[in-house]
Amino acid sequence: MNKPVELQAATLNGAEAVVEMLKAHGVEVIFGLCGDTSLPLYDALARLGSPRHVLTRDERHAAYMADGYARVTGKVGVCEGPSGGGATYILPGLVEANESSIPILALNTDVSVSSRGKFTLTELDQRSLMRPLTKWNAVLDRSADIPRALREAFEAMTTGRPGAAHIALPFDVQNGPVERSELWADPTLGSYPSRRTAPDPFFVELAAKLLRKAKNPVFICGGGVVLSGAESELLVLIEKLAAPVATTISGKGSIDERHPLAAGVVGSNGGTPETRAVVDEADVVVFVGCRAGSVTTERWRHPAPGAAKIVHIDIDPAVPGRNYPVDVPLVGDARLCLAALDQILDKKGTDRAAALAKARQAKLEKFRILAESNDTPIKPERVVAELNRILEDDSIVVADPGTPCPYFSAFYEIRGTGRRFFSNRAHGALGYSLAASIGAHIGRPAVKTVAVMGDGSFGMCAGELETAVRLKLPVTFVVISNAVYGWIKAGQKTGYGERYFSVDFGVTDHAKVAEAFGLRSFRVEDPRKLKDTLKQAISHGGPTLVDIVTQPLHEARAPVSEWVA
Ligand SMILES: Cc1ncc(C[n+]2csc(CCOP(=O)(O)OP(=O)(O)O)c2C)c(N)n1
Repeated sequence: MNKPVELQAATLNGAEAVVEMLKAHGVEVIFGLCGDTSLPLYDALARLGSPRHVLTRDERHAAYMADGYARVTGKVGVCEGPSGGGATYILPGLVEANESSIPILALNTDVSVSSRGKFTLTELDQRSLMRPLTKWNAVLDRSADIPRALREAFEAMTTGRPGAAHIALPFDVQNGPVERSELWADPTLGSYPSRRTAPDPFFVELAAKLLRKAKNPVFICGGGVVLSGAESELLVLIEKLAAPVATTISGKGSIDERHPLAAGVVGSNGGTPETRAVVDEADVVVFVGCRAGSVTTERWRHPAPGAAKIVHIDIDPAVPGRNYPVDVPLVGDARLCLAALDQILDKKGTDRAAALAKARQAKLEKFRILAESNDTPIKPERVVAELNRILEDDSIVVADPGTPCPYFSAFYEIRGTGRRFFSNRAHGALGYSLAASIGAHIGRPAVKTVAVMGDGSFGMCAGELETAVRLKLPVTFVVISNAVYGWIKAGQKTGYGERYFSVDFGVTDHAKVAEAFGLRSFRVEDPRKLKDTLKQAISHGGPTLVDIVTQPLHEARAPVSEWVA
């Protein structure tokens, strides 16, 4: 029989070694769901008492919780599930994190090494399955490999471009012996970025030369700025250059959006004609921690190739020069790259704040008219405006695709810097925000967390409402309710002559569904009642859901057609 005292012995079992190695890397919480092949791991977690285990209702959401947790804490998020379906279900969350450069570790237990190849229930080639989706992965064959595998996984996840790792733990590997003397770790690998790399001074000088000559440099910041914690270095540099700062959706939080040089989100999922104009006017574009992908650049049209010189700062050497001919590739940690530029640049640029203020005014004026409308169904702008007013500066908003992502990206104002808003921008799978907000709340419990989702998303994640209730989490879920896959219907409107096909679904009373799960819930149809209802929900001490009957995207104002990529 296993007893705690056995842990003092020279050997421990594989499952115990996994738990000890997680602790050694500073892991405090694991999100996941049990299974037959996970029994040794669960027993080790039970006996060792930490990390804390958060039981989820499916593995996809366990991975999304680990992702949300990692985004707000700067630490590796950990999730787990059993073999077979546990591995295939955890996969969507793992690949989203990997492509979004978020370090999460997924552990799937597996059938015994001794049972391989015998048509064993749940047997699956986890090595091949996870290889293209992760930065590092392994299926362990011997328990003695556990400490080394865990060290390699943490090193891979938090150095260079952060990413996801996967380890499969066969049942008999969990039960095999591990020498206690093998259990050592570098705890700094549990946070990211764990090893910052500095740029080549030669390229720093080249970039500085370009920026000294630039008349109108514009920075486009991606998620890399927030991942690197480079907000202060960015601010010093852009103020020195008087350069406008646009961001991607993941780059929200790079700069306080009230700053006179903040230009807002650009691209086809939250950019507006005004923010696009800022990019088009640039003679030098500095991409920072940003892959210059299809959404940010509106399919590589803004900036137009050749219209501006390009300086591209990224931790991943494969990024600069991938989508634009690059004048200066600056490879390294964003914070170190920006600091290096700051050290050798002393030019004060022409003040662009007045022109930017005009552009911002034009954008907000259009927004204000719609945000103040008392029309029904409620306009999405009204939802953004009320949350903007009610939420504290340090609150966290997580947005799903559909209506939430573009509207909140464009109009939800980040007051302060750091991770206060995020969405799943790599794959944009519906149903992310509910679970990610739970992970975010567990990572940063002192602030209010709100998830905003369409009803399409709600249908893909509702089971985790039980988790929020069981854990008594004071997270507020906002459902944009319009009984349609609205974003796609808007695409059929603008691109296919309004031939609407298979995009409408039935009306659900999401408040009643939430009530059945045990949440305090509200349904709002009158825009005049929205503010008070949201206030009530947000100030409640437990989980709440607000179902808002909202104008569908295909009926909304013109710029939506520009948002459809
Ligand atoms: C898993 C998944 N399947 C399909 C899509 C394609 N898709 C993008 S937006 C969208 C519609 C979103 O509908 P809803 O959540 O109701 O929000 P709305 O657009 O109506 O605000 C769909 C189906 C997706 N992003 N994710």
